Amino acid sequence: MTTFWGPDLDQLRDTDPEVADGVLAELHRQRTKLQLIASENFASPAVLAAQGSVLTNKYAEGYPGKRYYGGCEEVIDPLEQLAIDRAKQVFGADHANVQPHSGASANIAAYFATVAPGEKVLAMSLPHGGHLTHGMPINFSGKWFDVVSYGVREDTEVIDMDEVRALALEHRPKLIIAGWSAYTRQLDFEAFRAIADEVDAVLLCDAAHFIGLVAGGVHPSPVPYCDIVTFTTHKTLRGPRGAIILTNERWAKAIDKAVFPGTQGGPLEHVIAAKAVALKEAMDPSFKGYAQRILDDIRALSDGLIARGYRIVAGGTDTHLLLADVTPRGLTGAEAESRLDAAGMVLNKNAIPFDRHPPAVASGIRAGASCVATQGMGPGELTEVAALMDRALTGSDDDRAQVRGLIGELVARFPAYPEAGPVHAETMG
Ligand code: DSN
Repeated sequence: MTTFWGPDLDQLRDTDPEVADGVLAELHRQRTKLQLIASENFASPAVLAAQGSVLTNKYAEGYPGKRYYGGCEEVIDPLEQLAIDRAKQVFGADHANVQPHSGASANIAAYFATVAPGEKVLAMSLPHGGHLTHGMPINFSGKWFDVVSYGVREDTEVIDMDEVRALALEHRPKLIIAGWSAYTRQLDFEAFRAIADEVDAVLLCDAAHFIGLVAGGVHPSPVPYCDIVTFTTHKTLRGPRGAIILTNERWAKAIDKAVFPGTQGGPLEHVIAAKAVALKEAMDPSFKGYAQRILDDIRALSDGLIARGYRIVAGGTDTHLLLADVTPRGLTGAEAESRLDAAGMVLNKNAIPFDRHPPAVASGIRAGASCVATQGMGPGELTEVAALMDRALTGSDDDRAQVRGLIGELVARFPAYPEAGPVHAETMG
């Protein structure tokens, strides 16, 4: 193989053994525990290779064909254009900006392009499943904008579009945000569009969590309905850490200006190259099977928990994640997170709508199936996981130690990054 001045662990070990040990320890942790955090995934070796490459060295402020640095035309421009073209192709969008460093950066740019400080925004409340950038009081969004929040109904735990419309008519927001971090049902994009049109608001979808399901064809696309769609590339899309913004023609220029020079400087071209790789993987027919497996897996986990007395928020899930209320089993979310971790299962405590506990304690846990589906686990394994979860949550320390062993055996059968040989094509795209 030709010399590749990229991720070379031996070189890292020679230069900085402490960091090398940290990388290996994290690889070990990812391989030996069950990863159920809904916003995580295992990026493929191809994505990791692009992200760890010499492209990190290049400054490229601007956009392909119009840069503020020399040396971009030969390689950087075509690579960024490739990422842009693939993003447009995968999602059928008019325009794509592939430079945002993160989901929060993408949302900052979307605000910057569409609203002025002090103007009204309508978005989902954080305690009901929204994101920090959707108006949390101590986030930039809550500090700089007049954010009105919508939530879910107490009886159904589902967004009530009549309430969204009533709030929009009352407050006349300039920007409406559809999107979430912890919600399990599909959004009614058509209804959001009708409400935005009625009050002449810009419609933004924060599709960070479910965008991989859209790419895989198992979830409706927000693109035909929304002016702007932001999403991270590392969750269900299984790419590098970062984000992309899709827009229609009308918002294309404003979004590009809002990203650079509005809110960011030099783009991370190594990450952009890795985004291009992830988008190519998402175009592979096997990605549809991956997306469907995510849904099959999370439903098996959800059914298994319901059968054991847990209450699943909103009665189930249409996405890659579930929210389980653990209080019927006499636990808080914080206790559940820590007991599961002791048993080798990694997820996060999460507030549930109308939670009586503060967020640091919470009544729920959030679990996602993106990682386990990447590993190739199917509904049979997730049914087994539900039983192990219940044992870890309700049993003794001894039970948790035994479950830890069983989880070790399960993940060894479905290794996240196999020790040697090619990663199996079906699961890694
Ligand atoms: N913090 C992410 C999540 O876990 O949902 C969203 O940015």
